[in-house]
Amino acid sequence: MAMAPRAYVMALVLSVAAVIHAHGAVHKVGDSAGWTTIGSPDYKQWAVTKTFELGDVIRFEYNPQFHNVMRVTHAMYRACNATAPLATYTTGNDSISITTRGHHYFICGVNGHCQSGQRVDINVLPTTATPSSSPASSMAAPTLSSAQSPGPSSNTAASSMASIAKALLLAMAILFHLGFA
Ligand SMILES: [Cu+2]
Repeated sequence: MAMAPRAYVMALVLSVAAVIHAHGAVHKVGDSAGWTTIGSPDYKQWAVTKTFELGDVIRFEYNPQFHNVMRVTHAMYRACNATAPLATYTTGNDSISITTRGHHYFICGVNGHCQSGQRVDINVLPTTATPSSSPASSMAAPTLSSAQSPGPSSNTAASSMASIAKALLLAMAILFHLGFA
């Protein structure tokens, strides 16, 4: 085990970065346009340019006087049916953690907005490439049927905090071991 300290530290930094990355990305829907009907942003196009991973956060920013966010099933998404959303968000700055793979459908529930394009399909692919084999990523729940997913939970936030804390503890332990701290 005569690994050079520098290599240790490098591996450590990379693994910490990987853990943080795997659970930290924030995607603002529509980028600078936000969540709106003004200018008819192409949310389908926006979504295909992103790679969504478990633990990522989807942020909707909008004027709550004019819009809202409803998480819906695929059928409701296609029909722009806002009568029975799985979850509703109305603050104007809503951050939703993605805790399951598969499609996550969101629409604006204000009359006519979904029909005019204010809807987005967030697809977390079955296999997401993660550089590390950290236990955190293998613990993630594998599947979801879009019809019955509960709203965002604080579980992921908690578990990602836990894995970051774990990584930092590991970092400190190694640094201490190497006599750096
Ligand atoms: Cu709207």
